[in-house]
Amino acid sequence: MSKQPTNTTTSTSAIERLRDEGLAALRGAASLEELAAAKSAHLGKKSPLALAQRGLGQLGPEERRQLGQAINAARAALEEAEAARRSELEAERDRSVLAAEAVDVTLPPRTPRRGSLHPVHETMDAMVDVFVGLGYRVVTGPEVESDWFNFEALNIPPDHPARSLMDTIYVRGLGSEADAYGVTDLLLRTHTSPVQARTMLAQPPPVYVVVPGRVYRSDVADATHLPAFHQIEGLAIDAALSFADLRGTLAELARNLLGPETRIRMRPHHFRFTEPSCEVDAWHDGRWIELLGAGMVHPNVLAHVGYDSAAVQGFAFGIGVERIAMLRHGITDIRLFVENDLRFLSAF
Ligand code: FA5
Repeated sequence: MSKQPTNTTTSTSAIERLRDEGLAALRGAASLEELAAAKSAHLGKKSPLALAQRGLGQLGPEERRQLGQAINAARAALEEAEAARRSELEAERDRSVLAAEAVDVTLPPRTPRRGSLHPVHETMDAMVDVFVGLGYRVVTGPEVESDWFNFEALNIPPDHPARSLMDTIYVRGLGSEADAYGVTDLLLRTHTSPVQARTMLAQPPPVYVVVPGRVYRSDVADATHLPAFHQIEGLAIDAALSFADLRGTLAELARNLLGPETRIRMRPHHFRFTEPSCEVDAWHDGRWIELLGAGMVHPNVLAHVGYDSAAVQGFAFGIGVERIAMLRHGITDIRLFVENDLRFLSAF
């Protein structure tokens, strides 16, 4: 009795059927994974074709020759079909990878947005440039200031009503240690004028300085007021400076910043630290806009810092930077400067 494995296929027509099934599976594979599975099912070691080959030994010589030829032909056809389908699927995969990784060199690049100087700082720089051109030196002072520099050195004694004109923001809990002048009361400076005394205490006359910086008042914001804004202080002390020098200096500033046609006016005013004092306005958009306060430095201020008011005198001024920026750019509401709206800021 010949021992035949149950799976062994013994007729050429059965081999041809296996071949056709295999060809259909290989040609119909939709992916490289499916193709690998079909290859293993129809050409692998456990495929019906492999089993048939292994069963050849059981057959007589003529049968073995015929069936062997059929099996070899079927294998060759399946291998060829597998290779053909594989190259198709690989080409498809390469195409989709290329498409997914394609770079469109004609797309416009995403360039980062370019920032620009805030219009208030741009104006402050332009103002400082004018004064540097006139020979002034730039100095700065602290925003958290002592009561003495902010008020007393400027001839505003404690309890003087002039203090209530500037709504001061006091800093509590920081001033427990007295500073070099024995002062413990700290506040947010209400103007840049405290740097007048700081400068004069640090150097002998002559003095020509400008002081750009931020100042604070508990003002309510409206179209021309902010609770935190910028000033540029100017101080000039020399042997023979007069009110006419102050006027000429401010006229030079206005011409440079606001154009040669700018109309300005000086109004008499009162500051405790200057005598005489004035305010300067510029005509803009149908109304006068107050730009600055100024005057001849009060002899008491000079005495406070040890300057001899018989030998030197001079003038001082404090300019609102936002107000100048408004005039330069035709802005009618000062609050636009602090809203940080990029549509507004990128217009500069
Ligand atoms: C002073 O601050 C004086 N220290 C100026 C001074 C300096 C006078 C030296 C004499 C000698 P005044 O409070 O007026 O003065 O403010 C000066 C300028 O700051 C004003 O003219 C105005 O342009 C601007 N300013 C005042 N308050 C505000 C505010 N709340 N918001 C925006 N700008 C302001």
